Amino acid sequence: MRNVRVGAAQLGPIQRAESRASVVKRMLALLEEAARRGCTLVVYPELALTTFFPRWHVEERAEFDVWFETAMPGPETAALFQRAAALGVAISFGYAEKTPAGEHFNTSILTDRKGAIIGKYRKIHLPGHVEFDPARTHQHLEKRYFLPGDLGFPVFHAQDGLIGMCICNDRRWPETYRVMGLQGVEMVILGFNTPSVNSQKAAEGLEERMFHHRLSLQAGAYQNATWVVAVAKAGVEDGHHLMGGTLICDPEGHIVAELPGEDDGLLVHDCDLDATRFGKETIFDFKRHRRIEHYGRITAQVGVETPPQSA
Ligand code: CDV
Repeated sequence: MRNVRVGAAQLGPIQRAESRASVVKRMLALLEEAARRGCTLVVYPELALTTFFPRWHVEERAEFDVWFETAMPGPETAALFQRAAALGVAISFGYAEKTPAGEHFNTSILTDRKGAIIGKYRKIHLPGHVEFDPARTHQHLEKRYFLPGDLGFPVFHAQDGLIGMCICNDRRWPETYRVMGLQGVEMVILGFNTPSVNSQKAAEGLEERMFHHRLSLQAGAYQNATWVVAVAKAGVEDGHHLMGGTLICDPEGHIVAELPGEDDGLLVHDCDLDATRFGKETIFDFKRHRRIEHYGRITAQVGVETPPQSA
């Protein structure tokens, strides 16, 4: 048995005016609770340090650079790394990254239990749009503010196992899990900020959005025989509602733990990484069963190409 006691550290809303220092204090409180409850890994949401700023349209790039970190750890986040190291707890969280070359990414990192960063991931599937769209109930400008990630979907040796990261919208794409599955991933960790309203289909409703959230995570877990830990930033943020749904799926695709509510909260679960073995060695033994000679389209084309009609 290779047990990882994971703490899924949901954050409630972060208002636009809330400082990084205040958010880090909230993250520290969850870290302390996680350590008390014996967690060795704590996972926080996407863009954990700020409000979900891609909902705001600004013309000037300089205006939105205030949401980005140029160093990790930085002045406001150093305390989190230090306390995690002192407690012997690994952490993972999302943040907006600005590189020395001036590139902007939606990023997450993973540390070891000594507070050293051992893994970085940059969000690949960026939802939304580039320009202000008056037809939407709210804006979702990730394509304006971020570049698509350039690091692929790496998997890292951590917690005596293999851990990979993705971010929010990535969870809806089977390719995300399969690329990590092909590296033997045993736990996929991710954070999300999901508006409870579909900006292009207001009638969709929260129940349906939650259904698609769970469906994606459960399918990814089952089809790749991996644990999946998904962590929300939730609640009403700057007048916009983000859904909860922090949960953990086992390698058979079952939801084994789910956090109620939309406030700061910790969901703790023991994840035996050896529980991934059965699926990986039987029905999803990729080496025996995959037929890559038929998968060429997956990487050869992006959009749909319908077959020609017969005469
Ligand atoms: N932050 C996100 O990536 N949110 C998307 C919304 C826009 C659909 C999501 O997939 O949850």
